[in-house]
Amino acid sequence: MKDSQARTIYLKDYQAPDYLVDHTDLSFELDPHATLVKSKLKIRRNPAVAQANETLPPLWLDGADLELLSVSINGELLPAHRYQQRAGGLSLSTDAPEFELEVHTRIAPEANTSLEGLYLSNGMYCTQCEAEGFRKITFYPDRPDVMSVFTTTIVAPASYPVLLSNGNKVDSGTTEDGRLRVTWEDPFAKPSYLFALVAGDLQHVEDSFTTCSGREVKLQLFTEARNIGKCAHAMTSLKHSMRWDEEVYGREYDLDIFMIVAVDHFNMGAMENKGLNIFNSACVLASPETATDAAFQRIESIVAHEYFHNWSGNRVTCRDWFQLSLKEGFTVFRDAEFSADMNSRAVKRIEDVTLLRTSQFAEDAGPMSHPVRPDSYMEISNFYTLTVYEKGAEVVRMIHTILGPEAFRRGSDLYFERHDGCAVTCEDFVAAMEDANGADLKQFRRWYSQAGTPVLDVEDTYNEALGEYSLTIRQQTPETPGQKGKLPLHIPITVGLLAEDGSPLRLDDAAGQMEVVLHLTEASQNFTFAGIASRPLPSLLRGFSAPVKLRYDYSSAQLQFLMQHDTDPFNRWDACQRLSINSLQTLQQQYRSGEALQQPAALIEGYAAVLDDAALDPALVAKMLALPSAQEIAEQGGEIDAAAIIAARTFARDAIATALAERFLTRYHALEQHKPYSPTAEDIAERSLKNTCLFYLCAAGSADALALAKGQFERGENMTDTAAALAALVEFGTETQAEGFLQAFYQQWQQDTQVVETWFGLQSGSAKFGTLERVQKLIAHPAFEVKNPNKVRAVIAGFAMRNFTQFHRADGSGYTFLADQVIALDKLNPQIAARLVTPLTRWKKYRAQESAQIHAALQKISVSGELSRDLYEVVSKSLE
Ligand code: 0A1
Ligand code: ZN
Repeated sequence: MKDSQARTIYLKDYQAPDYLVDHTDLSFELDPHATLVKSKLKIRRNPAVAQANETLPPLWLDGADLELLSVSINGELLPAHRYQQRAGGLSLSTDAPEFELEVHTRIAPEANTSLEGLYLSNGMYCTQCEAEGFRKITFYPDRPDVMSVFTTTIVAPASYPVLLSNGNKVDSGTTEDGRLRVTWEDPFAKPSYLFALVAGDLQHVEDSFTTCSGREVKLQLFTEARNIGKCAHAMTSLKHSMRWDEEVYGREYDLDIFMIVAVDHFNMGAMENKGLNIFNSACVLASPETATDAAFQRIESIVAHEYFHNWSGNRVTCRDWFQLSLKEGFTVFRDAEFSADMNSRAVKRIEDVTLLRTSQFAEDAGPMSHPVRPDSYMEISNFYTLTVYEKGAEVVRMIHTILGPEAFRRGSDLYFERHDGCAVTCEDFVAAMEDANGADLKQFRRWYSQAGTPVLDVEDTYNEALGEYSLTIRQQTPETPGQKGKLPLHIPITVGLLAEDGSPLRLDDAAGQMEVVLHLTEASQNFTFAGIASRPLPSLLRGFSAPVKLRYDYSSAQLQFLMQHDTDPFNRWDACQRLSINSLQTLQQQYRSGEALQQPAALIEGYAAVLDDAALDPALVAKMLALPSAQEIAEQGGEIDAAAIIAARTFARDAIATALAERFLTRYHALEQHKPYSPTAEDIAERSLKNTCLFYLCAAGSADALALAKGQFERGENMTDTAAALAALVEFGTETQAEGFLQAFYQQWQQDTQVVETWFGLQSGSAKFGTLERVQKLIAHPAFEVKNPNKVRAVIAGFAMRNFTQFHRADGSGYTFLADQVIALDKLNPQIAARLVTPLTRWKKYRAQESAQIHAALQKISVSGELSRDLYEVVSKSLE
């Protein structure tokens, strides 16, 4: 394993930049093998660090994979002794505090498979510069606290009629040799990570938005011609986002044009480059025929997320990459609230909490565990994590809960006003929240620096004579790598109490409140409620008011009671989850002790009541009837026994399916939609419950049920219903039937990359034995492209990260398969390789046999030769 380049960078070593760049003038002559990049930088000594009569320090410019052609200062070629090319960049000695630097470099976009810097996607040029990709374009102080005004000229052959960059188009023409030339100017100073360039033969749709101050903004969405019919939903989502940010945060868009480009090859979801967002096609393009409801909702939230970054990220940016959650945590919180306002608030919360509990909690308990503001890293790309994004958003949400909505808005107004045009820190964000409100968030700040998921233990007592009910809450955060001796956090816990008849109790006579926020700040604390006439049932951590694991010993009957009576829809769902988890744990114990598995009666009863409750929102019913995923069950603590989890979950599913078959059938038919597809919250809710019913019906295994699925598949009314029917047929039909349906589907959709990705995902996710062999075949399928991250995610991650059953098959071949794929991918795309290895990093949590197998797979990677810095960091930390 290579470690020569794997240097650890520490937050405590942060130093302000020696030089600033006031203006950046770039020119590109595009060519797949030899793109010429000329950069002219107006540079000056940073006055904040300059000393009187100092010797000027050398100027450091980051650079990677660049061919240096020339360096000039103030128009004169710099002699070779004035600069040194080192690994990772260029060091220049300067003799004046202010000068113009011109650097010419050559790069080869065609050879760039890392998808960082300038690369080609289906022949179209595009860039990805966050976090440190700009250094693959030209030598530059590639750090977010160097903010510059950019002018960009692009020259390309006439076969690239669309030439885009940030800001406003200020000039265009043709060169003497007949190439096209366009110049863009971005008036807002920005760090290099927000730079973008796109060149291609693209079509676009156009719309406009009138801002709150009456300015007209042109909106354009660019795609390859074949996808032009899939832009409408993203455009609508963009307009909704722009309006929402004005209404909820008072933020107006600032340029005259806002562009989005869809590209097929992209490492992440999308990127917020100033005025020119670049999106993974899968996160922006949709039509009812080709995209599922989940895709429609994902698009709405990602379009919003990138748009919201214009303020939380671009106008106010990060001082250094340790502050990444400053923009990401805040922006995820903003997009989650937007989605909640556009759709069902409870469902959105349930989805976000599920992701957090399943994957972020696992990250927080694994070898890569880090605080929301990490204090060290080897490769920053490895820190675009669920902790920085999702837990970071929970931290912002807690500030919102602690301060209340009006005070939070005062804080965000102050934050934007104080720091507009600046590169700042998480501390600055919290300070603005405090200063705007005279609040004290001193202890709360620990959420930014302390890793690990806190565990809360709750006990209660009721004193009938005094009419007092007390909660004793203890908190404790487990040790994480490099962090021992955790301190108590400030944890807001939203609580309600239910009376015996299910009605909510008044908790504070004066205000007449039905719920309160308890502020847990000590290791153990007591909270007493007076005037409680009989023993109540507590509804704890409503809306998941803090990212913690909460333990309270509810009986099955109490959980069923909460499922029916809690006024907080999130906690109704959560009670159902707890009931499921309890049943699944009992089944696992039976499995491990070799007993016959017993019918999970309480769970079936609870599910029956949910299905019978006509007043419940169908979306919530669908969420309640979904058993926790195997991964989520694995996160409950204790040694993970994959076989026991799978056996318990499959048994419970089949028992529910059989016991409630009639109800599922009635509900299925009642929910059939005889109207055109629309991605509204109500219609999505109906489809999700209908398809949940279909899945259980097929799990029960009757021929009638499979016929229903076949009918739904063949009607092909929309991709949500078609894909759900196909998934059920693949899972529960015979091998031959499944094969036939899969073939038919591929025949119909092979021209559509996105649907082919769905097709891949349906197969890699199948719990049927033989999936690994199928996945191995799919990798050789002509539609599979190892250089396309979406395909890799559909096939390889679909198997290794979303198919617990087959990935953990007993012979360990799933693990070896993943190791081999990771080794191969690391040569092409280190970011993707380092993400894909995640399931192997948790080896310590498993039972001895699996643990040894997973460890061996990780070892295989570690001794396979030279690893990228990305993969090296994850593998070496996991083997420690
Ligand atoms: N800032 C983007 C995410 C992003 C990060 C890194 C990327 O390439 C390595 C690409 C996108 C967002 O939060 O949407
Ligand atoms: Zn973001």
